[in-house]
Amino acid sequence: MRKVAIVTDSTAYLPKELRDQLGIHMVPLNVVFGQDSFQEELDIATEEFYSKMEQIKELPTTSQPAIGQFVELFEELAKEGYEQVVSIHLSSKISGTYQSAVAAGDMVESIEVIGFDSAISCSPQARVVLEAVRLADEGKNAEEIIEHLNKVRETIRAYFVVDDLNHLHRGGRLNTAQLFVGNLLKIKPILHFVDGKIVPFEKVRTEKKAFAKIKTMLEQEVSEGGQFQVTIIHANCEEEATKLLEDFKASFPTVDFELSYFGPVIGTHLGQGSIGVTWSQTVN
Ligand code: MYR
Repeated sequence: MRKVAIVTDSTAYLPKELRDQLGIHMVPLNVVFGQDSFQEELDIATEEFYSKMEQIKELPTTSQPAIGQFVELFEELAKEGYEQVVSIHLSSKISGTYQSAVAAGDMVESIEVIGFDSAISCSPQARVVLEAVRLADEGKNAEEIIEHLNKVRETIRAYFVVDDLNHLHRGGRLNTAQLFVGNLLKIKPILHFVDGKIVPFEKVRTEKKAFAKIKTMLEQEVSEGGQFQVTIIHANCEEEATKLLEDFKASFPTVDFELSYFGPVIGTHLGQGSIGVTWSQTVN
């Protein structure tokens, strides 16, 4: 049995079968429609969420897991015989989930919990989790795992384009000045993360130009060498994302590609029709 348990939250959007197969423990965030709160991945499926979003007037909100959920899980993991926990979460600058996990870890004396702020979310967060699992299975301790994850995090790039900037603004994840400029000029800014926060990367007028720009940046990095994993992530627009995936695949025959999705919590903040292109490199 591995000595270090790997915990993450639902926004890594790792499918349940894979989590079960790899022994990954997941704590869900919540999406809230009026008075009704749903734990994503457990109480509400992604498809159901997007169809609900189309039907209702009042848009949903989101909330982080309660500290108690982490406390309960960490205590359980100690009872199961794990010696340490590495708890990997979405950026601490966009959600309080990481802080809750760390606070819960401080409250549980029976096991050592080390938090890891992925400074991102979704598929790149999943990439970090899968690396942690690989190292835990090799018998590495939490400190060695964290050292490796720091290197993996350095290689992560994530660019995304949203249909409507208001979702990010309403949720307080993009500041008003940035929203105003974007909406006024009717541009489709490419967004990315800097120090765990969402900021505009470049202002372009069409989605086509945005993806062309992202492709050029990937081209540049790939030409410098290394093994890349690229994920195209979509918010309920699989057809468009698949076309983009095929287009990228044709241009980068040596790169590993996959398709992923923005689930309910991240979909609440990005809105339907958003597409992300993210990549990371293999780190030895
Ligand atoms: C909470 O209520 O604690 C969750 C807040 C989540 C904010 C999400 C903001 C958008 C993140 C986009 C990630 C794109 C990654 C490629």
